[in-house]
Amino acid sequence: MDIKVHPEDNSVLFVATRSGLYKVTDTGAVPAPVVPLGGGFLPFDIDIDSNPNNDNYPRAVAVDSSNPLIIYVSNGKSGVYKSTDGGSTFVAKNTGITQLTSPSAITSAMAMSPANSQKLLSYQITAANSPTSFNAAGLPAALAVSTATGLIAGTPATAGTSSVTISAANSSGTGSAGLSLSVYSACDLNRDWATNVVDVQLQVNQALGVTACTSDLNRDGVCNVIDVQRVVNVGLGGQCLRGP
Ligand SMILES: [Ca+2]
Ligand SMILES: [Ca+2]
Repeated sequence: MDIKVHPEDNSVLFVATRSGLYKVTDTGAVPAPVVPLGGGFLPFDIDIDSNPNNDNYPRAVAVDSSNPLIIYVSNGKSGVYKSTDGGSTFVAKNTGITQLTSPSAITSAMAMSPANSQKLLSYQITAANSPTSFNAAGLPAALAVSTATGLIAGTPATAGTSSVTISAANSSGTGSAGLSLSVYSACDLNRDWATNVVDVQLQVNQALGVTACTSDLNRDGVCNVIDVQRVVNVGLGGQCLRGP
């Protein structure tokens, strides 16, 4: 059942019920005048039985706020009907009407934490409205997306920033969002895209315990002179080595 108020006369109601579509005018009298709409056309084919899903009766009614002569009514089985004469006659209007549904909308964070080069990276795409598949375009080499789960993972070997478009789809469409993905060298401690004396000093500070140990390059459990030497080597033109 659905009830809509006439946009220009709030004493007039349009009422969709299981017995038909009616125009009800509240004149203060009892009972209020009730006029069945649709005339002899009656696309509503009311057929009440034990299965209401099979019945073809007015389920919802809508009235054009700028022209109240235009009324739409939806049926259970036969679709949408339109009246342009205030409800005297209706014609089928099942084309040109777009079903409004919601594609999956990306909900994962737009900005991504920088990942160290040669470090396993994973990033989970999340989205609303029950996505059934995921994708990511523009991923750097060595990173891949699981279209089933939305997990982006891999071990990037090259530093740089990529503009990635992540997306999630359901039966209603696809939602997408931009993702700026930066991969920094593990030896670029301050992430300014260069490894130089500043990074060496930061690594020394960690070896001295001045700052927390976050750059244990050789993964021996401590920040020490070995890690400092690796950063120095990169500053001299070598590769940033990570791992034992
Ligand atoms: Ca740096
Ligand atoms: Ca170390």
